[in-house]
Amino acid sequence: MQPSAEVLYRQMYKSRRFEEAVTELWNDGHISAEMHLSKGEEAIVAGVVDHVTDGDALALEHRGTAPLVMRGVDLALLIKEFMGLEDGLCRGMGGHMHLFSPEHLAASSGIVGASGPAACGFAFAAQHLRPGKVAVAFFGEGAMNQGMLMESMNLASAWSLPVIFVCKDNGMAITTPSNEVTGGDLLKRARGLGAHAISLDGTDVNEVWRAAREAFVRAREGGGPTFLHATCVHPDGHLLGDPLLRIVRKPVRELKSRVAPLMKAATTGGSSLSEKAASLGSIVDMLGRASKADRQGASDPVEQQRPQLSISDAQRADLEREVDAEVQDAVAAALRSKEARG
Ligand SMILES: Cc1ncc(C[n+]2csc(CCOP(=O)(O)OP(=O)(O)O)c2C)c(N)n1
Repeated sequence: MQPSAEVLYRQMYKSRRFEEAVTELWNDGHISAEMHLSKGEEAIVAGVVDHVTDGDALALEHRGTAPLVMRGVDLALLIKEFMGLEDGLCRGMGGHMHLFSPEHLAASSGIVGASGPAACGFAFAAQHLRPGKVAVAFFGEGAMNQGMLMESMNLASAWSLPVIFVCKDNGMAITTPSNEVTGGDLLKRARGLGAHAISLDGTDVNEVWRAAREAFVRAREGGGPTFLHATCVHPDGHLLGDPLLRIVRKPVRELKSRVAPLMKAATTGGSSLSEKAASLGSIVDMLGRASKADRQGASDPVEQQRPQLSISDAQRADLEREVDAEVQDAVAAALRSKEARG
């Protein structure tokens, strides 16, 4: 039975608030290095993870935070891991891209495409040791051009492995527009490898939930893999502090520091003037795409689910307060741990 709109909303809201707290910690310097978050993907993750039960596995990529939050991994353990603390989820050795939770059969990797083989491994084990259990692979559309992911899809199909391949398609792989480097049609490609394939609006949690239900039933009954192709928008760009978005949002401030190097590149040796002009054109094009993603943030999945709620505004406020408190407690616990360690 489909869960109530509130259940799915709570999951998406929790992930969003958690990632906002992580963003603050990152801005304040408590978390170093890159940080890839899942803002804009919440509906895809919530609609799929709602079907995951004990014994099912999650193979994740560099945006593994939301699935782990929605699977119920301890929030303080996650934050401590991001901070590199010894009492983090992976003793501070994994950071946000290499997260493991054996208890939840969840493993992530920063190597693009690696969630495919990992999911096949989990699914092969399930086929032999835990019949009826399923493995989910989450990845971006950039990973669809990685050989190992295609090999995984082929093997999953040949061996009828219970894998659900979930492609979260935001159209960009860092600064590469995916349609410029992708041949053919992704659905046809997956079908060509023998997987069932469905395309979805990945900002609509209910649509995702329904498609995922079919995929889980098929996998649990031995019907083999499904490819879910879900479109979404990353309103915050590729990673926190995305330079393209910084230029779009604060053009005057950002461009000031970029004019001099651009002028220098244009007037000194190297490529021909026409090649330089073409590069500049492609940068402007990328800025246009980043700006579009920024504007599309208005149709975000968490906001879209609000009108579906059957509870009163006051009840929604209570739900949100409860989640906010849970997130704040986790942040406070992580900061206490950091302070205790000096
Ligand atoms: C094998 C490999 N190649 C390149 C990278 C560098 N890299 C990190 S994220 C990324 C883009 C991935 O794009 P996509 O799969 O669409 O996911 P998105 O970041 O858009 O969610 C790349 C190329 C990597 N981590 N692994």
